[in-house]
Formats: sequence, C-alpha cells, structure tokens
Amino acid sequence: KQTLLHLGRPEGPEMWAESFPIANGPRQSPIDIVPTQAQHDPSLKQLKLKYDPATAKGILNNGHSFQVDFTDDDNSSTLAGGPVTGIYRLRQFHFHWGSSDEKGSEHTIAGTKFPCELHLVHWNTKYPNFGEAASKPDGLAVVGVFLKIGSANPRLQKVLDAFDDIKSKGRQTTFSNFDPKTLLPSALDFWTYEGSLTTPPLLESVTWIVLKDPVSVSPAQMAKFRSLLFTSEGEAPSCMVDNFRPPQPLKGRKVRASFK
Ligand code: SG7
Ligand code: ZN
Repeated sequence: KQTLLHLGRPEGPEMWAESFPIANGPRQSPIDIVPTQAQHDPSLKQLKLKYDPATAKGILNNGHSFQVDFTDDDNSSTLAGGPVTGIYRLRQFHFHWGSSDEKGSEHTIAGTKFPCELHLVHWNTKYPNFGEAASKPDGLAVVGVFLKIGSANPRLQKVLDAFDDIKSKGRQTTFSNFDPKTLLPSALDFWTYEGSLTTPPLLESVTWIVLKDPVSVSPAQMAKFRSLLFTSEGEAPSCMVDNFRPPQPLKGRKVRASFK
C-alpha cells in the first residue's frame, strides 16, 4: 500500500494528521533549533561513524526523495557514540530540498532555512531489523547535515550523475563503492533531541543528530536536484521540489549541544 505524501503540494504536511494522528504527537520532527536555547552537555560522547564503501547497494527515486541504500546484514557501516547507546547500522541516506535556494531544509537554525538537508538513517541493532526498530522510541538515529550555497561540492558528483537513471518515481539503479562519510563536514559538532520520522508514518523513534557545520553545494548542483520528478513515467511530470516538512512544536523538549 502506497502512502500519498503530496510533499510540495497543497495536500502535503498539513493534511497528514487526518491519516496519521501522531502528526500532532509530543516528539515530532523537524524542529527549529535555537542555539541560545540549547544546553551544552559535556556527557555527550564523540560521534563515531564507521562506513564501508562496499556496503553501498543502490539508488532509488521513491517518489518523495531519492535514497541511496546500503546492505545492513552486518555491522560494516555503523554509528555509535554521540547521544546513543549501542550500535546503529546505516540503512540509507536521502535529501530534502526546495524549489529555490531560499528554502528546502527540514530543520532550521534560529529560523534560518538552508537549501538542502542530508539525512543518514541508522537503526538500533538491539532490534532484529529496520522495520522493527522504526517503531521503538530508541530505534533509529538520523544524522542531519545542512547544505549551503557555495562552491561546487565534488563529493556530491557521483550521486548527481546517477540522476539520469532515476529521474522518475520507481526508477532505481545500482550504486556501489561509495563512502557517505565524504558527504560530512570535517568537524562533527552536533545538536541532538528526541524526535520522529519527518514523513508518514511519522513514527516517534528517531534520535536526531543535527551537525552544526554545513557542507557546500553550488547553485548548478541544486538545480540538478530539482530536475528529478515526483511522478512516474507516463504521468504529467511534476518536479521533485519542496519535499520538506516544516518545523514542528518543541512541546517542552530539550535540545542538547555537543559543543560550547
Ligand atoms: C525520505 O524520508 C525517504 C524515506 C524516509 C523518510 O523521504 O527516503 O525512506 C523510505 C524507505 O521511504 O523514511 C522510514 C524512512 O527512512 C523519513 O526519513 S527522515 O525522517 O529521515 N526524513
Ligand atoms: Zn529525511
């Protein structure tokens, strides 16, 4: 059964609560992160990201973003440390972006929007698989990375070059030998809070780890993201843009910072 998300269209995030009442729950994502309201927590550990390029498997246009999938049958590519206990396995990464450079990120920083946000999705190996983990309060850990307009980012090129093969919804191709660590900034300072998936089913199972430092993307590279389609072959084409959910109420949650 396929959920119609209608991201970037009038039937989008405002309508999700009708089918997914958790949309108004206590720990929804994304949020506006206000740095002056975040509490430095010296007990937060250093984030440990260990990725094996050989676990990259494929790239898919899923009709609301595109995702690069990883084999997750062993601990070859993992996240540990930071705010989490135990070992989380990398499942996939994907992006959210806007129709112009003025918007596109899901998280905002004191109201500032970025043109794009990368999400690296990991699941807790105390559960048997991704699907089981996705419904547990400590089941998922997603690392968010902001992209800001600047010089062209050569580390994005392999991803962008795959777009010709995944233009329409449902298209997929192999994507191998890729280290997602190359997409991250050199410093791993982060904010963290307890949140949710940002698309239906909006499950409240995500420990969010949002990196402070953005990475660069050129205007031409952003234009290439916007050439993907929400639609399948044979449908009237609709460009994949504005596939972000806006910030949700904090509802008393604390945001912690790994840095001063
Ligand atoms: C993306 O965001 C997709 C989804 C993802 C969703 O649009 O890549 O992935 C799949 C498999 O459809 O959903 C369960 C999941 O990872 C929400 O992820 S997010 O909260 O990190 N934005
Ligand atoms: Zn996402």
